Amino acid sequence: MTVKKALITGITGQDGSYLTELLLQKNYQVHGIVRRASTFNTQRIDHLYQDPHDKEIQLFTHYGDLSDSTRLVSLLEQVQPDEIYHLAAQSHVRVSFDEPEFTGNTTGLGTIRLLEAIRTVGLPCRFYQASSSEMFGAAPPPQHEDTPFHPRSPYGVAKVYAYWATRNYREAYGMYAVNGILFNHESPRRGPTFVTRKIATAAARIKTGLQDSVYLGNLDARRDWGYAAEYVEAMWLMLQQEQPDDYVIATGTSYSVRDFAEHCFAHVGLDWRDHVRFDERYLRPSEVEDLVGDASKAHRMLGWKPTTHTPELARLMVDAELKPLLRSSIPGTPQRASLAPTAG
Ligand code: NAP
Ligand code: G4F
Repeated sequence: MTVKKALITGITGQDGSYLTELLLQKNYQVHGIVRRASTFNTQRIDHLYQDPHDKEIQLFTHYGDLSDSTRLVSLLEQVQPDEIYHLAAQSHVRVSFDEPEFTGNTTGLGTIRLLEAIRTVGLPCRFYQASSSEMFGAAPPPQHEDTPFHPRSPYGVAKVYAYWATRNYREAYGMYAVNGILFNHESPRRGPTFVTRKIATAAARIKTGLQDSVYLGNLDARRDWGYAAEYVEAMWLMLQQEQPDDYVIATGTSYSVRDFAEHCFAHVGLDWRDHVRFDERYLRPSEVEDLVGDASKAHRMLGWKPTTHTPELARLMVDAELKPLLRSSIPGTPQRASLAPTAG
């Protein structure tokens, strides 16, 4: 039996790591694009490391960047993937207001660079675009595949561009190219400046006496938060259908940021109101108030359904934060502070 080859952009991200696990379980040969950094950025996939000297190796990483079309072409020629999962992006909405041009370049143009590389090389592969509920922006919920887009951030605008580029290459060149329109999905591997991870980390650290409070922005925003490990299965399913199509992936439930904080703090026996402070730095010039997805098409056509809902997600994220803290709670153990800019 021939082994299928997948290429993942953004393999070092939250979704990339779960998707890699899934595809390795399915016996794929997995290739991932990693951007060069002065420090290691592969922590989320290090547990999947395979010795390159091993003949049975199934996971390969390659340096590359979405801004470098020549490299994308040479990688496609080298790897010849059957399926491409395009997950790489500047994915932080608040940061996109600070870096709109960079976000447009990676999150928007990065997609067309990759599509054009596929066309140039003439690869008969299947292509997944990581589209986002952020494209719906101000459109009232519930949002589904036919809801008109009204993006509210440079990130949302860039994702709309990438969405239409994907559809255009499907229509113009007959490519098997799909958009997965995923609503927020979280996990213990979520980037530390997204609100769920920020709250889960704070609840655990406050419980263990490492800090007193956490600063947040808009507590009224509502999101449809699912579990990332379940959402990558939907990505794979989208590339296994007879015809390419676009699908919303969501739980169909709605919780506010305040609700999420309440669940996390209650899980460790604390009252969120005693610990959450307001900082206007975390507000956005224009906000997305309410996202709730209608994923009935995915249920019907892909047979995909989520099982983890927001309250359980909050608990599992707090538990994951507590585990290492309880393990290393030896008196005098230094706690590291991050020097990353405070945009998130
Ligand atoms: P993430 O954790 O932020 O991961 C983003 C990935 O993109 C990382 O591997 C990052 O590399 C890589 N990347 C960024 N800029 C790059 C560049 N110029 N060249 C090459 N690689 C680059 O995001 P995620 O949560 O896994 O999300 C995956 C995708 O789904 C993203 O496109 C995101 O916009 C989209 N999406 C996410 C959600 C969600 O709720 N998570 C919902 C809808 C859509 P480093 O590790 O080096 O930073
Ligand atoms: O966690 P967030 O930063 O995620 P956001 O903006 O919804 O974007 C995420 O989901 C999108 C799908 O809809 C993805 F496409 C995108 O890549 C990303 O993964 O913020 C969620 C909500 C916002 O309304 C924000 O204003 O939480 C609010 N919030 C309140 N205080 C905060 C904070 N967000 C962050 N990051 N930090 C805060 O302190």
